[in-house]
Amino acid sequence: MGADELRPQPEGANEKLIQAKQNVAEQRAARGIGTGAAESARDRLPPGQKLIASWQVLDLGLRPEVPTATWQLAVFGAVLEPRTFTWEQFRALPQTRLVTDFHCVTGWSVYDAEVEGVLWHDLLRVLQPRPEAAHCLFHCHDGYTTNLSLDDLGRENVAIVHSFGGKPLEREHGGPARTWVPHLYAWKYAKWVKGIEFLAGDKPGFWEVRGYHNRGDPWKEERYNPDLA
Ligand SMILES: Nc1nc2c(c(=O)[nH]1)N[C@H]1C(S)=C(S)[C@@H](COP(=O)(O)O)O[C@H]1N2
Ligand SMILES: [Mo]
Repeated sequence: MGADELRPQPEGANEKLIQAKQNVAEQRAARGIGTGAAESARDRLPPGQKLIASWQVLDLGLRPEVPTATWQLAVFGAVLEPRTFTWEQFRALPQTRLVTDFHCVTGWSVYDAEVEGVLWHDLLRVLQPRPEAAHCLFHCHDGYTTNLSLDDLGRENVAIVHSFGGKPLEREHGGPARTWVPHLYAWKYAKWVKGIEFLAGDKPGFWEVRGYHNRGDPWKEERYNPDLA
């Protein structure tokens, strides 16, 4: 299938990797595997995941360099006043340290990732979504997007983080800043985030239109899109 009108790819992206992941999603979804039907487990390690020791890097093959001097976070769409944060303004918001587990849909998890950043909850104090806003689409410097409902964004420990293990977040992991959504699979964490679009209706992102689940709860094994089954 590859890049098409419905699923445009950023220029220079790793098309082979994208196609391979899309094929896995479509084939497994068609067999009803990992489409969210699993019972919610209470174990720390979600079903079908393997614990690994060190954090892996996964992206579209583009790792944009974004200096903090020119970094901006634009908030637009269904908000009363669109606004743009500079790095200084972002860093002046309340800062919180989190220790959470990280689960990638390709089957690996790491425990106790230590990050620091601005909680969604604290960001919302300075933003005013319009009453009809129910979803956000996150936009990234490599052309990646991912969608989240305001319900999911309102969950504990959701944040935009800029440091990992006490050091500035490395570029390969999405530095200077990425989103952090510990209760969902890692494709929901937007690396090199540059924009937050508030929306009344849902708008699936990069992997969500390529066979991956719209929500991505690891404990329910919401890996692939059940509509493809
Ligand atoms: N901007 C951007 N964010 C992204 C991606 C990407 O390609 N571009 N890949 C997603 C996927 S599929 C995963 S598994 C995680 C991987 O994060 P890591 O490389 O820090 O482990 O980032 C997610 N966020
Ligand atoms: Mo992923």
